[in-house]
Amino acid sequence: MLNIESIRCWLVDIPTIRPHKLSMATMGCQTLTIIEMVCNGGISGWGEATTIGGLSYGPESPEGIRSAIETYLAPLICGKTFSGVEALSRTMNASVKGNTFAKSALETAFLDAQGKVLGVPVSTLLGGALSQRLPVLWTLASGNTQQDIDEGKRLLAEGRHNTFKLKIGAGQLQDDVRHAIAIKQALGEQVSVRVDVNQAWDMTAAVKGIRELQAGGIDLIEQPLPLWNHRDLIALSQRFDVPMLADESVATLQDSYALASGGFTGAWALKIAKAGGPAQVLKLAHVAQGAGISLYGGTMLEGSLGTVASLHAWSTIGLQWGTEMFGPLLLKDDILTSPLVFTDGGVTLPEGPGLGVEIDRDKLNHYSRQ
Ligand code: MUC
Ligand code: MG
Repeated sequence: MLNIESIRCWLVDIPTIRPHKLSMATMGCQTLTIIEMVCNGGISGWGEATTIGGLSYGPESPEGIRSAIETYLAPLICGKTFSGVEALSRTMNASVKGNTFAKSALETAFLDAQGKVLGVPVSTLLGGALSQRLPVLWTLASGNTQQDIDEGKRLLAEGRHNTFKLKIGAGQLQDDVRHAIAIKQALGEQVSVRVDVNQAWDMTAAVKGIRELQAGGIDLIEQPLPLWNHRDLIALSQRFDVPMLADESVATLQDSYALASGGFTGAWALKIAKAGGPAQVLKLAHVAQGAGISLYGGTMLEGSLGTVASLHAWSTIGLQWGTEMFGPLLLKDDILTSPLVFTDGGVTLPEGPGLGVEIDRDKLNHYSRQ
């Protein structure tokens, strides 16, 4: 039983190491919505809600997330006692529709506090870690083919990553296809290269583009169509040998059921923000397991807190396509006292109660909006 006493929110702006170009936005900075949930006994749980490019990626902005928490969610749950995350999510869902990013930050903070009280890691609360290390790919998205090739070769030589995702969809179809195949050829046969179209194509463009990308050796095609188009995404997954990865199309438990029961084959990018938290996202994973759909640990390009929360969830399930939990590496600085350790194509799950990390309050204040 945990009583939530108070919740505080910060908007934290951290510059990226280079512009990160997606089909809908180019990021030079990432805004993290960070929350501290103080519970009985003075235990603090921490959570993060992060999106990409303001309102260009999803329906919640950093400012909107903060407002949803401060105006609606915090008054709803502060002063109440919860037995666990199920009771917490039922209370939030009964009075607040949607707003899964905001709810994810709160569920994360609750799990962190509960883990600290019980003296166990968040992964234990979620079913128990199967592994303390998870694979992590890197996204090449400078917007320039040669720069992406150089960056990929450098990371391969350093041994930090051995798998890459490319962001396409902003350019002309043929230019995007040429860009992806040039990078695949430069990085070599042994290196897995995937693309994320972020909803930029219609069905005609998708059929043409995917045919060429498949012939060029691309391993996985992420979200080629608009998120609402489940019918054609299912058709693409059945038409091509190269698998489709559903991302924006599979946010809620209801999306997961619709895709699975509609005959989708391929993989899903799980994200704690889309589903409403590290416990909620595992419900989608179980639908996938029942339907024979593969899994992938996805990021909203969160900072370290959101990344660690996701890693605790991913550590409890099998991920056939690994993870993309590199968010902290895209940012110039961190708000943790000790950064996550990324080596040899993977990241290590921190040990210790709760999330297993500590906030550097000076850094938090330094990067916070006043
Ligand atoms: C997305 O759509 O997958 C994940 C990695 C990356 O570079 O962008 C995100 C968003
Ligand atoms: Mg994606």
